[in-house]
Amino acid sequence: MRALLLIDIQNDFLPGGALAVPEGDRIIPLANQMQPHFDLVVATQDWHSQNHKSFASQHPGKNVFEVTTLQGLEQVLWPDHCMQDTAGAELARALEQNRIEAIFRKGTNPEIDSYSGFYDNGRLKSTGLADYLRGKGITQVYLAGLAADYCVYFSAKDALTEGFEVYYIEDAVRAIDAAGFEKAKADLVARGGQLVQSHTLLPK
Ligand code: VGL
Ligand code: ZN
Repeated sequence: MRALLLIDIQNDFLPGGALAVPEGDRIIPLANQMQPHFDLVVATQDWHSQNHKSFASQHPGKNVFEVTTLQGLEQVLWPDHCMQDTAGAELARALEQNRIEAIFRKGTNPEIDSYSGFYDNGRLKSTGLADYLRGKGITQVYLAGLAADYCVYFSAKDALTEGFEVYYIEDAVRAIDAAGFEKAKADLVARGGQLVQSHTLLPK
C-alpha cells in the first residue's frame, strides 16, 4: 500500500508568506493531481507556539538565517512562521484537502524544532506517524511538499530509518536553498531513497 505525504503545504511557505519557499505554490496542482492515485493521503503541519525557539525573534541580537545551538543541536534561526491559529499556519487554500485522512502537527514544543513529520530534531518524541502508516498497511511512502531541503528531506530520512520504501517526488517539492536541495537528494539516494517525477505516478 502506498501513502502520499504532503509536507507542510502551508501559507507561510508560499510566495508572500513569512518563510516563503521560491515557487512553493507550483507544487500544489501536482499534489492535487496525484492524490486520487494513492491508497492514503496524509499531511503534516508546522505548528509553532508564538515563542518558539527556532524563531530569530526569541534570540536577542541574532539574525534570521543565522545558525546557533538549541538543546545541543545546530539550529537555523527562522523568521516567525506557522504560529498556531494564524492564517500563515493554515494549509494552502488551493490544496485539495478532502482526501487528507490525518494531519500530523509538529514543532509545538517551544524548546525544540521539528523538521521531520516523524520525530522532532532531537528524536526525543515521535509524532506517531510511522505507527499510523504501518497500522494502515503502508509500505511505500511518497513525499511532496515544502521545504525540499528541510522538512521534506528530514521526513524522507526518517521514513527510510523506519523501514519504508521512500520516493521523493522531485518536481513536487521546492527548496529554500538550491545547493541544499542537491545535497538532500544525493543523501537520500545514498540512503536508499528513490527520486521520482510526479507524472510517472499518474495514469497514462
Ligand atoms: C520548515 C524551516 C522551519 C519546513 C519548517 O517546513 O521545511 N523549514 N520550519
Ligand atoms: Zn518551522
